[in-house]
Amino acid sequence: MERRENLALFETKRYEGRFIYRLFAVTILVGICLIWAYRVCHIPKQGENGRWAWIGLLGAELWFGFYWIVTQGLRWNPAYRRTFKDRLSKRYENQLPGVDIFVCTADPTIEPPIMVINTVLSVMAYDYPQQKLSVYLSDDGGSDLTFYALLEASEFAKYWIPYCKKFKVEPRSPAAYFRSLPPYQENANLTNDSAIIKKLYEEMENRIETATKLGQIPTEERSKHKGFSQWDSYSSRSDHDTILQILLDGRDPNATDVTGYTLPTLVYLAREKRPFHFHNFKAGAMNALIRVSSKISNGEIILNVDCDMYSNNSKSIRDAICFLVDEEKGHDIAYVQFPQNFDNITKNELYGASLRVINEVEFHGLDGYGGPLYIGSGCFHRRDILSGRKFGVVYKKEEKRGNRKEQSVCELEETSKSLASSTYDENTQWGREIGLKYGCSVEDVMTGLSIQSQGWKSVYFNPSRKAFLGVAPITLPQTLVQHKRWAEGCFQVLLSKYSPAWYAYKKISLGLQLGYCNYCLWTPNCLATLYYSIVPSLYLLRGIPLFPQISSPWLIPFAYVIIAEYTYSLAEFLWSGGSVLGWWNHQRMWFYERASSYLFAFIDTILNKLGLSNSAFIITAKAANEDVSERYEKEIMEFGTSSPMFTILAALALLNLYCFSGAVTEAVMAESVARLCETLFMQILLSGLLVLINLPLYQGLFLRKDKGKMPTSLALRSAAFSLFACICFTIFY
Ligand SMILES: *[C@@H]1O[C@H](CO)[C@@H](O)[C@H](O)[C@H]1NC(C)=O
Ligand SMILES: CC(=O)N[C@H]1CO[C@H](CO)[C@@H](O)[C@@H]1O
Repeated sequence: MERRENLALFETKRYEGRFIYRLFAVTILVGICLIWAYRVCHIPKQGENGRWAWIGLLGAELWFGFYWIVTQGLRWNPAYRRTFKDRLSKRYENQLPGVDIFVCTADPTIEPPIMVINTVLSVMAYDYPQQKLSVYLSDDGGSDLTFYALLEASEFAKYWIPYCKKFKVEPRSPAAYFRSLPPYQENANLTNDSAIIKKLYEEMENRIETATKLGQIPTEERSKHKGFSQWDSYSSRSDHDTILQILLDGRDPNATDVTGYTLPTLVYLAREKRPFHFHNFKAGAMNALIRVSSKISNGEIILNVDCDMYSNNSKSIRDAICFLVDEEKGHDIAYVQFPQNFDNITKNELYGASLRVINEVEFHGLDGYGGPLYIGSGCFHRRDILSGRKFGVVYKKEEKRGNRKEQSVCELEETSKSLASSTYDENTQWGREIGLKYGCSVEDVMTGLSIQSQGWKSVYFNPSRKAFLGVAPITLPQTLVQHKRWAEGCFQVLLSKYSPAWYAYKKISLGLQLGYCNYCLWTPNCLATLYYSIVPSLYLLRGIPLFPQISSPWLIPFAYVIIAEYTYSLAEFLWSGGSVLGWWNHQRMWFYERASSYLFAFIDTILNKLGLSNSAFIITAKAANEDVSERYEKEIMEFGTSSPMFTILAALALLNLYCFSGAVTEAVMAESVARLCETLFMQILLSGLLVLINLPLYQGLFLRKDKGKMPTSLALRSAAFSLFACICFTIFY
């Protein structure tokens, strides 16, 4: 027997500087309390100017202070992880658990098949015993184009996987790999093997893209594979039978690559859809996958990735396994979450899409208190916990690879199909106690919370070489819509049965509860933010002060909190690897998201609760035309469409422009600039900053001529709207 003591498969470190941070946070808290005290002590008397505005500001400041306290849960006690993959190989190479990988796609136009199969190929080529890997593609679009692409991928894999092994290729998404080769030396440097594989890939890409463009598969190809016959009874994407195809069967001795090694199992699934059965979006697809895969491969570990998130590191599967099989601490770890990183982020991340601070700071903070949220992609789960095993129940190792004995592939397909029927879930615990939870647009967060509430832990693993890379939204509307969905979903979780505020009370640590609430309370932030960006500016126009004068000692807490918080936030951003301009862009997006996405999310959630509207799951587009991509690369903000969100943003920006310029002009005319600064300094600062941060928006409204500018009708509407508000306010106040 080899000695195993002391050789943990992973280690956890705490951040050394956390005490300094805590000290800093205490000083901020003192500042916040003084601000509150100032507001309470100086409320204007009945009948005085600005009494109600003052009380509103008190409300907003109470909210901001409270929310700041909530965010401390993410910064108080961060943890960092490290794995030892060599120890894993030494001890367990021959007993590694089976891993089932679920790739989910939903629409072949928004998520092009060629992108989907690049993700599939990247996870098929993991550095892991191939007979223990199974890859399932769930296609909620039920598209034969996606199926065709997967079929092509299953052929290409026979060349690609041995090539990856032989040359230790990274990354293993063919598109990303060929992109990473330096283009100018292409011919000189490519070996014969690379040239062959590149040609094979390009031919495949060509066939798939042609079929995608035409919207149909060449008849010749169609007749080659019996799988297409399953589309004979297909009437629409929301009305068809289960389509299930095992394209590669890992147990079949003939399913080998060109060098004779086994290939991973590869399965296509489009679960049954009927117009009058609600299909529960991605949660429904995941649950169908859990059931179907239990018959086919029944891997102990389940990895799920979004179809745009290719694996950038063929070893990250082993990283995750290190946590889950560690003898001492692995038992109570339910899932290992990797961060969401993106491939197409520009240098200064115009739309703040890198999630930099969330990935590099906040999730480490969650990890220090029991583990991160489950965020729906790049996450390794234990199958039995997802399937409902309760905390503390000992796991019996029974059936290994499904209960498939002598079944042929055809029989297996037939028996598994019923598990993906549209009525399977009805009157079962699926969606409640088993599998992913239904009834929420961020089913992943809710599922993760309910797992953690039982006592399980989770792990956040954030290696410097990123494990998964996806496609970030590249226009402003896409970004705002995505944030609306996230914020709305998280707010629903807060109001649901599984609320982190009460359901999880005493089940998870207070720090983790705060951490969840930080995201679940994104939405209500809109009210305080809108108030702060409108009312002080309007009062500036009227010359009524709402903040301490520049000579008053009460200005000190305001100045301290503002300067210290912004300096800290800049430092945090730079520390996470961002740039100064990136931070500035991030501040803009912070404001836009609060003023539009969260406002709409807030209204929708409330209407929904009152039963007045239904929520809909919107997928963010992953494909873009050249024009848009070009502007994205130049970091020019993309508006383009006439979204109601923009009306609000533009109206806010113009309102602040009027108020700021109005107040300044008036002061200059009356030669009272010094007095203006003395009494209204904070309001000038606030509305001046809002003008500054909105510069790209003014350009989009009035100066630009390209297709990505604000539509003219919208510009006129919002200009009229904000002018009207200003005039009304000055006349009637
Ligand atoms: C992705 O992997 C490549 C190596 O294949 C590495 O050079 C690159 O830094 C990785 N990308 C990120 C964002 O970590
Ligand atoms: C799919 C997609 O939109 N990809 C874009 C990622 O970003 C680059 C620019 O950095 C674009 O060229 C791609 O079109």
